[in-house]
Amino acid sequence: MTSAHTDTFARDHLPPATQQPDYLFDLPALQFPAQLNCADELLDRPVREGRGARLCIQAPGVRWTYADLQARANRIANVLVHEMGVVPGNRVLLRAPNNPMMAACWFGVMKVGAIAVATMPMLRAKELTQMIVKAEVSHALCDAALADELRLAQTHCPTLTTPMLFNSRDADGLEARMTRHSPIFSNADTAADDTCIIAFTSGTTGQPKGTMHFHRDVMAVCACWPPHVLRPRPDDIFIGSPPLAFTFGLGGLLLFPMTVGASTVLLEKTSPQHLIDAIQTFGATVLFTAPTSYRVMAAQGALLRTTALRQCVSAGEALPVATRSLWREATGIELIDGIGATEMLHIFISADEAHARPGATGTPVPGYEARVVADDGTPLPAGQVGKLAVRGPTGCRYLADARQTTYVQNGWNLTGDAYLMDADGHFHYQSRTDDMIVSAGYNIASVEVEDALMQHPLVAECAVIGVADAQRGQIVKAFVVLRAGSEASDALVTALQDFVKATVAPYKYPRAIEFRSALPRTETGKLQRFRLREPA
Ligand code: 3UK
Repeated sequence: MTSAHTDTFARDHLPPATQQPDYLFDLPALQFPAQLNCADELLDRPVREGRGARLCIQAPGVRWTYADLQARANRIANVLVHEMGVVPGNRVLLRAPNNPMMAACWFGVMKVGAIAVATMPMLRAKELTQMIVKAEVSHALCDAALADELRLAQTHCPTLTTPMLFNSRDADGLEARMTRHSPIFSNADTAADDTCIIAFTSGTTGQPKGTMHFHRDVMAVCACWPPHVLRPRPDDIFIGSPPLAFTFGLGGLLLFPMTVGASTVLLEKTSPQHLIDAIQTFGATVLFTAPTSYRVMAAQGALLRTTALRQCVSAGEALPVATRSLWREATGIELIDGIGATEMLHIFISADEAHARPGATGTPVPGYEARVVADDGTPLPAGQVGKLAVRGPTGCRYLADARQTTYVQNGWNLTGDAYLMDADGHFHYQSRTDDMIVSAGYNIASVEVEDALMQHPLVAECAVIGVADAQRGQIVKAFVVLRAGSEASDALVTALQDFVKATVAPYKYPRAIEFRSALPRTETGKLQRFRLREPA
């Protein structure tokens, strides 16, 4: 393999081979050549093979064929190289709601052999700064509508050059520059193991972890779950809510439709009502969203029965039995549950409609192996709760992070989930093994919310936990000890909530706040979060 990376940052910061997981490439579809560029496979190949006129991406007012997307990605690649000075291996931040230009930019970055660092639209300057510093991001392509927080971050980011804005009419914006460049571009001849994305995950400490994935990994996830579980058709129209910056969305709403020559609908607004409207407008057939969203959408099951919707995928958080039956009764569609992780890139345990068992996530996706292990790593017999361990063609490679040896042990990836395998080999989710709060599909680290609250002048002490919630799986709950002389009130609850929303991504704010005179602590002063979880 010959790396195309003249900027060797990613390879220099990979975990040592001894700390990486074992990789499995047994499936025939996982025999990758030494040189591989995922944009060439997913985008240029269909055009080359005569499928360029097929519909690829839709959005309100937009219909792009594969050839349209290719021409745009090529022009962007030319702007990246000839105007922005991007060289293979550079990290390029991408920031946009789900829209066609975000997809074109993603492919542009792949084509030049650079590394995409996609950021969730809701992230604020603080989180953006952490990612830019960690990944030593040098360039950015940003939707003009989301430029403010990036500009704020830039003042703390010496490595970052001026962001290039798109979806703007500016004379020096990306679209204006694209018109001055050729729609033809010769892709970087990347090695299959050149890093092409660094996907950040929030983790438990609030210090985000960057997960590194290769061109080969992108193609591997396309070769495992879609053909074996989803089995999409070329005339399918994909739609859904997860951001393209979240690997659930990247796979479900961009990579997977493109592996079969299908099309995708990219929506900037993805509330349940927006999804329902768009499913009707675009005739969508395959839906990706989280359990919370299915619960709300189920109320309009009768309407959904009149649409072309035929397959629905749930991931991001545990799917309660009640939600599965609610959706089936409302729409007649059996949900496809799947557990994925940013570290693994996409889904590794899942079940199709015919094999779905209420209460179980499913069985290992072909290409992957899973088992439940004890704390010392030894496999546990069926029926016992332990740690979920998985391995397959993809796996965890943290960017320069000591937590690598926590996630990967003995060649297996430990996802941080407690699971049970039944006698028939179906895996049943139990809980997170750490302090991660998973609310409405978002992972929220207790510590990060605590850090934000502690910045408020009236807060003396606080502790944040996840509490069970019928709608969101869990919600963030904060226990707050006020400074002497301040009074608890409903107005103060709102003030603290607003304060957190302005400090970190708004979805992390505590939906419940309880005032206490003291927090439970050990004699050595360590906070005992587990005691807050006990009923009062
Ligand atoms: C939890 C689930 C039970 C679980 C993701 C699909 O969620 C994704 O990635 P993240 O890194 O979080 C990973 C953690 O989320 N989880 C996800 N799906 C399920 N728990 N049932 C599920 N079906 O704790 C896991 O360790 O944000 C999901 C595809 C790509 C992804 N990145």
